[in-house]
Amino acid sequence: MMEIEQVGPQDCHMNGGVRKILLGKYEMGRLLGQGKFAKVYRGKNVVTQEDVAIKVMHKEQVKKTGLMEQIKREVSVMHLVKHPNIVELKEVMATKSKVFFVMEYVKGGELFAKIKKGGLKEDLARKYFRQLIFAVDYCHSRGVSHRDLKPENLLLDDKEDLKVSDFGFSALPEQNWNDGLLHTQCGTPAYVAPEVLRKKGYDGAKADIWSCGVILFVLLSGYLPFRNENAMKLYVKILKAEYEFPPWISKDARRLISSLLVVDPEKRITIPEIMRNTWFREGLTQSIPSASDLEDTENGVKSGDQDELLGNIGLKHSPPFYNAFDFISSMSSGFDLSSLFETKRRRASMFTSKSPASTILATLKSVAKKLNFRVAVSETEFKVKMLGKEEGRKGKLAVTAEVFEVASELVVVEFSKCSGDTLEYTKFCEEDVRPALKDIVWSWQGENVDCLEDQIGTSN
Ligand code: ISQ
Repeated sequence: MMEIEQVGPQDCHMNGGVRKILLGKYEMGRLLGQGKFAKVYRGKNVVTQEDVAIKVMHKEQVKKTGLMEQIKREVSVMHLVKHPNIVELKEVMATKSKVFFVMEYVKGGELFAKIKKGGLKEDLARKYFRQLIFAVDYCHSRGVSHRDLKPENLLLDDKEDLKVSDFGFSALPEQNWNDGLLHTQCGTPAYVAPEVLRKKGYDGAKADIWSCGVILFVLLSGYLPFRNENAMKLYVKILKAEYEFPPWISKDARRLISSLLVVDPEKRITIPEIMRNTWFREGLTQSIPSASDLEDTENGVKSGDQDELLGNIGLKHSPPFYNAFDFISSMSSGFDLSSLFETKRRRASMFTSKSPASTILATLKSVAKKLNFRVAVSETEFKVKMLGKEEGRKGKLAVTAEVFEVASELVVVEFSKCSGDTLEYTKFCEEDVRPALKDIVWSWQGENVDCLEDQIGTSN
């Protein structure tokens, strides 16, 4: 028989045959995944033998990042939302230094592991999407919006039903469900609604519906509608809802996605409308009441027509608002967007300008020539490619500057290093380019850009 030892979370693993028991109640199993501020372990209730997932956070880190209040709020919200398709928060425990979220354990892994090889058949995508919508509807009917819906939060249980995990904790380092969970530091902006990016205030429920649109697109196509070649392009694409369907997506599915991915949240489809949509209803005969029409049961879940017809799915509370995508703040804080948006990290440097794009391209060309670079200007792509003539420490320095119009009479110019030594690139940007561009620059990234936010209006 194994020895039993009371442990702190840092010891919560099997070690030399010793059973590690958390606060007398949960046997800690293997690490499922981890992020910067949280780790998730598999666990077992020693009395009931029930499997659980235990998320462990360090109080100090939570406090340092200002997330303590958020977490407290989220816990109360999670108690509000109990639904068969929402990963259940069973209890919250704490020691002096750590907080533990004991959650339902979901066996089947990540939904998006299923679409790695391409999109799903429409019937299967429909099943998951319906479950997602029911969960979102359930939460919204309780005044809870997720605000960070993304594939990493969509799990499948052993019956292949979808469960949404970890509502509200998405400001904590995040989950990447490829191998079980937490990995990266910040949520992908690819699922974020345009109005969230604009930082002018938004309706969390409507923003959730946009994210559901991105998720449906991904389910059917196997890839993201808005991809992050670079920060500005992604930003602009989302703000304009610029995407293309792959040829295999049916007409009805396209119609639904197009009504989900509407830039103006007021014109975006609502949940009752989704539930009446042809593609969504395919194969159903009865009408589907939205959660607000359903009578509440004791645990907050009505097993009504939704369950019978469609199965369920769940969502939880509101996650933190993270300004990962706030271009304006990024400009004023010097925050390096490239670490957030680019899969392949490149150093980038940006400035805003009120000069016409043609003037900017011409100025960049002449500056680069003076600096002894070969220059190619593309007037159609609004790009200037610069290639150093001298060999540097890592070969010739190649730099691209790209001009993006973000509002009328306001452009952003982004530099990125294509090849060469990073230090030489930094020196090139800081010491050569910056002073030479002073006549056309309105604000460099990192400088105060108070009025920039007002300048950026978006289309659609
Ligand atoms: C439930 N089961 C397995 C893994 C999990 C990760 C995060 C949140 C809930 C989970």
